[in-house]
Amino acid sequence: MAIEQTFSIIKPNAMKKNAIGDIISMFEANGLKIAAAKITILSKAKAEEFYAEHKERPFFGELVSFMTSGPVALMCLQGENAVLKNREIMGATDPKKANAGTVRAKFGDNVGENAVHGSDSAASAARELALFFEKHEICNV
Ligand code: IDP
Repeated sequence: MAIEQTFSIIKPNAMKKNAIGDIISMFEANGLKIAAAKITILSKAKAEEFYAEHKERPFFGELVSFMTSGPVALMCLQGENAVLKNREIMGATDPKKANAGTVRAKFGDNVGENAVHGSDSAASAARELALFFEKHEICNV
């Protein structure tokens, strides 16, 4: 299997729960490594650009407002099959539907405030990583 890199965000609600360590431990326990990380507060413009594909959705304003409401942790995760593996560790978008033991089942509050983001494809991962990291900020771990 190929070594991949994918993009992950620990969202403001999970940051408020002091859950960075627990969430990173879940990534590491499943074979993913942290190749880059930064903690920041997203600007409205950056959050809108990041979620541009959802611009027409009714929840877009609420989503941008939530994502800019407090600090987030931005990460590059690296490992075998990292894109799909991260999606499995995260669980379904709606925490109520997420499998037990997944990040969203443990730390998600509702379908919007669902604790983490993870790229849904290799192409999305490349676009999203480039939005938040310079090439030299991502290590080959
Ligand atoms: P994903 O994050 O599991 O890939 P997407 O459908 O791409 O799910 O949605 C992006 C983000 O938009 C979700 O993670 C969630 O924060 C938010 N979102 C999705 N559906 C809803 C909704 O019905 N109400 C409010 N927020 C939503």
